[in-house]
Amino acid sequence: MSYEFPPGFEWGVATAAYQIEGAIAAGGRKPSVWDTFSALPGRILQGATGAIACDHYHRYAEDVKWMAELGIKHYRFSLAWSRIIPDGRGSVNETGIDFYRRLLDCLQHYGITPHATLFHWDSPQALEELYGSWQSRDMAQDFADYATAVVSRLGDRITSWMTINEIVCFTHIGYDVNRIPVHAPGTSVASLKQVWQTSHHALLAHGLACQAIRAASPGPCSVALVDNFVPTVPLTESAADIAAARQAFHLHGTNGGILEPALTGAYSPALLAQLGENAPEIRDGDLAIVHQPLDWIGFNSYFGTYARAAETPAGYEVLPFPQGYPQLNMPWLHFVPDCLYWGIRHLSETLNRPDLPVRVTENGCAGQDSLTEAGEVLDSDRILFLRQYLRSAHRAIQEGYPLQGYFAWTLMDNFEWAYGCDRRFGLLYTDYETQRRIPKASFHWYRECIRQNRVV
Ligand code: PNW
Repeated sequence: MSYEFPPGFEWGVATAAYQIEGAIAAGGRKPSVWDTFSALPGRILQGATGAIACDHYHRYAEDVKWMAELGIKHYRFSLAWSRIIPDGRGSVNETGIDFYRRLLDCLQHYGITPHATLFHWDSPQALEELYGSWQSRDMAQDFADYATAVVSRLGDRITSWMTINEIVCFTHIGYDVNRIPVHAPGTSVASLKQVWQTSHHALLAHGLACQAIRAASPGPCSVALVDNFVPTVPLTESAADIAAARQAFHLHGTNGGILEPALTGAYSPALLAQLGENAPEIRDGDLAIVHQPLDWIGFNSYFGTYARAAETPAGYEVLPFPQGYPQLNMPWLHFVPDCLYWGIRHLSETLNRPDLPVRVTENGCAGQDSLTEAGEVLDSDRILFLRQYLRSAHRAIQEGYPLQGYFAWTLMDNFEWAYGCDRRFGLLYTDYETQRRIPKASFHWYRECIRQNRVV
């Protein structure tokens, strides 16, 4: 099999503002919840913060050059709300906008198309202090106003917009019941209902922002949501196991309460029944706001969970990973290449959206990369990982699913949230002492895939 992709398939890389920019006090930026959270003792591995990160704010031109070297024509990045509206609401900081203008002009110089995420977790600290961020419904309207501010200023340079990255990661992982959560803002709440309320507010923010983007864009644009729903993968591809995986999908993780309302206009009835009084308050008209027409969906693909038919009351079971199951260098990063294919197929078959174009907006892995004496990083583990997931992407296309593009996570090692600088996901190795970028073996391998438009 030659694993060739169709002409025009979009190859890219993805990054996020807080993970790479640094320069947290430059050009009028004010703190985000991640600045506050990472300054607290014990929250981040080895006490790292995003204060400097990859210093991309100052080194963006070199980083774009690396993208050109890699041969990508598409770049996904995020904008920092607290650079653009430092107090979260109110006046716009034009200096913050100017940084993104410089970046965008540089991308354009190399013929790289920008795909911008408005929110990748770094909400303004001021809104945390004002009303507790996502605990408040007000956050949705403030986010929509931020979207208007951005799109009316940058809509001449960006036409591909994503509202929000991975709602679960700053709601269900940022708020927890009676214990300290792993992500910012790191708020302990009294009930599961309150946690689901934060993700409901984020869904409203997504919906209002979709409307705001379309209203503010000076020309035609496309709008998407990015989600890391967890695909259920049939243990065998028998009809019975496939049916089991489809049934299991709705109740797995937060699938039925985040992706499903966004794409279908309703929370999964099975999930609502299971949550009972812990279901969020959903006001009249909310679901119509949440369920906006989308031009495509962004799928962040990392792992999946196996399911099979079984003689349980529900008729299926979800399987735990056995001891010793292969995984990469994160506690949750099991090696499940088929999840990429099954994620796309579930969008089509299980959520009934065969019409919706898909981009894999993130896929990648952390390894224990190190430099050899010759100055190389021989990350054969990352090549193994990416190659198998890309073959799964190829299968989806072969079978006719509407997969348009693939963005590797990530351009360079960066601030990996609670894991600080200890977990390296980059195609470029970041030497944090000198800020030198060093291409790993996977960088050269991915460049060859792009050049040949196939999995090599
Ligand atoms: C994504 N999980 O986060 C994010 O979009 C990136 O910012 C991040 O660097 C990357 O994946 C690697 O972690 C995730 O627990 C965080 O399953 C947690 C999970 C998945 C993705």
